[in-house]
Amino acid sequence: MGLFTSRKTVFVDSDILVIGGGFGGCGAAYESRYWGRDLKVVVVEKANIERSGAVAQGLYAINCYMGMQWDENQPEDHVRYARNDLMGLVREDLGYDIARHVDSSVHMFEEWGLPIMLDKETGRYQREGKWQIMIHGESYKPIIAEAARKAATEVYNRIMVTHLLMDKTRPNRVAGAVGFNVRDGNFYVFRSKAVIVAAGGASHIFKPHSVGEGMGRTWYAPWSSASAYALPIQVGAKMTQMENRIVLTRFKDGYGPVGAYFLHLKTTTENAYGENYEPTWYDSIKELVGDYVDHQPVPTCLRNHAFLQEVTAGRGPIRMVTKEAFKDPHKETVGWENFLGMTIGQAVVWASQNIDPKETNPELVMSEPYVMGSHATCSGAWASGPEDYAPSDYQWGYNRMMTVEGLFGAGDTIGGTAHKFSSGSFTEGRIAGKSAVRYVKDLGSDQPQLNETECEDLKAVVYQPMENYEVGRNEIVAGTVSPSYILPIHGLQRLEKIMDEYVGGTSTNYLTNEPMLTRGMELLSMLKEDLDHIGADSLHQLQRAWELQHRVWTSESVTRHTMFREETRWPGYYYRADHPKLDDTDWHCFTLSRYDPESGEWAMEKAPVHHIID
Ligand code: SFD
Ligand code: AMP
Repeated sequence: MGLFTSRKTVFVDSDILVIGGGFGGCGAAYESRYWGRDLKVVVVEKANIERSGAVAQGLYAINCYMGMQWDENQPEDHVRYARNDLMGLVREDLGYDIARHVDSSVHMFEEWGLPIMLDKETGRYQREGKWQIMIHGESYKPIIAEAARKAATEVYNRIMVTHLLMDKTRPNRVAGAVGFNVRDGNFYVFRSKAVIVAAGGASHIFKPHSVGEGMGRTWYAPWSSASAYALPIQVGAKMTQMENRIVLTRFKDGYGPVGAYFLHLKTTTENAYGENYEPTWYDSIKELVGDYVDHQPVPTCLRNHAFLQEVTAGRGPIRMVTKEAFKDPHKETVGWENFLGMTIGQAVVWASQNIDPKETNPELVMSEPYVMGSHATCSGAWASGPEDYAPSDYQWGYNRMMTVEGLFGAGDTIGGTAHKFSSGSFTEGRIAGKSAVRYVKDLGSDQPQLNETECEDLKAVVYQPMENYEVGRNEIVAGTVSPSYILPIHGLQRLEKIMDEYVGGTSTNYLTNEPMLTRGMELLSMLKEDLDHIGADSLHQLQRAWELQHRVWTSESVTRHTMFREETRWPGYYYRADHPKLDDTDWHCFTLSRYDPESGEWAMEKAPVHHIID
């Protein structure tokens, strides 16, 4: 028996367990209550849902709103938009399903107190772009969290979920999850009939531009730690498009988003010599991807590609031309407020570097890659589609159920549906919640059972890093280096270096090939072996240790998918140098992977892309 297995175990029973109280999780809790009045709905969150997840700092725009009440857009239009941006590959059934319901979510946000800007002339919501509406969103997250808190039977904050639990009576059926309280150290066993994973995307998979003390400054939240992928992967759920990592144009050093600038302020970019560089690269892009370059709007990855080519040609840095726009006092206010309400660090960086966008055109950079299912990429779990709309091979039961029975997902967790953003993630949570209620009701007396020995074994595994530290720390003679353990930060830096150098990070200009990926896989397996020897000196570090585990599992999946897809589908997101072109003949398909928990083997396959909308 280990030193730390004497910690208290708390058992929590529920009908529906929501893992992660971000946008997807809040939507799931809200809708589960609506359809399941008498059900026990529990939310478990590693931080505090009041300010957790990617929207912790607030947002300045809701990037997915159709405006059907004013006939601005129809759901079909959004599917075409996302399909175009993803170079043809999206789950049109899932995307349509979100688009047809997303407006109602936004209307509820407004009812709950979110201030949405209005266009003074039309009285409609103020558009930032065709799909985006502008909000005063510093308190966006607390407003949405309040609704989830009122809907859920119980919310358990400060509990990091480490593993899912499977049913002992029936293979491939989920039965709950385990985790630990990062404040009091208690071990939690959540028994549940259905589980909805809504644990967000992944930053810090690849080495960020920021270094040293600044490494916590990334675009996607540093606490987006890949649990959304690692939890389902480890119990054998199929994943899709994990190679579709996102790289974003961002303001330098503060990672401030550019959407409000391009779309509302109508600013443009130029190279270091004041030239519009995008036309320079038109012919060469056409050579790589064919007609996709002629689509409007130009796919995000291709805009990235032109930027990267221009910098490589020696004509960087690329700047956002703000001097003109900022002469207009309204635009100047929007330009600053955009960051004050969403990415305050960017405003601070500008102040500290003497950058006034009225006087200086600020520099842009390409970010390091992130793994996400909700922005302009669609990595995540392979999910069943809506009964009334999905083709038969995209349906195996309940909407948003993964290939594991009773395991649902929403937001960054679910693959194939890009451009859902905050509102679409919440909406997908609602869809998953409704569907999970039906699943639970259909279960009848056939309830999942926990394997108690498995829970006891996991308890020992979860606290092992603290034991490693306790035993090994006496061997340290100086500093933090021990012969018998590695600290979470050391493991994280090693992971980021492997992914950066071998799997297409910034230091290789997003370039990789089969031999590099093979070596990357070898180094990842060595890292995985060493993860048994992580040392945690506190509960906080124990959380870091488990976040690292989840990031490593996700990285392995990204690497395997990148190896499998033998083409460069999205130049500007990454390049397979050994297969430099888009190949619609062989690769107009989804990539799927499955880790087999019994054998420890991974299997890869292709799945067809069904075009439902013309
Ligand atoms: O400008 C565990 N996003 C934007 N969306 C918009 O609608 N408009 C914007 O303006 C957006 N922009 C933007 C955005 C994000 C960020 C960081 C910036 C700017 C700076 C994207 C949205 O935020 C995103 O699409 C959604 O939030 C995704 O929702 P979801 O539910 O998939 O993820 P989450 O909200 O991060 O929540 C995850 C939760 O899970 C918790 N968690 N809990 C327990 N155990 C574990 N193991 C856990 N692991 C994670 C998290 O703490 C969190 O609460 S712009 O750039 O385009
Ligand atoms: P961002 O601020 O880059 O995260 O983008 C916010 C929203 O604006 C997303 O819906 C993007 O797809 C969109 N967007 C950003 N830049 C552009 C652009 N140059 N052209 C069209 N859409 C854009």
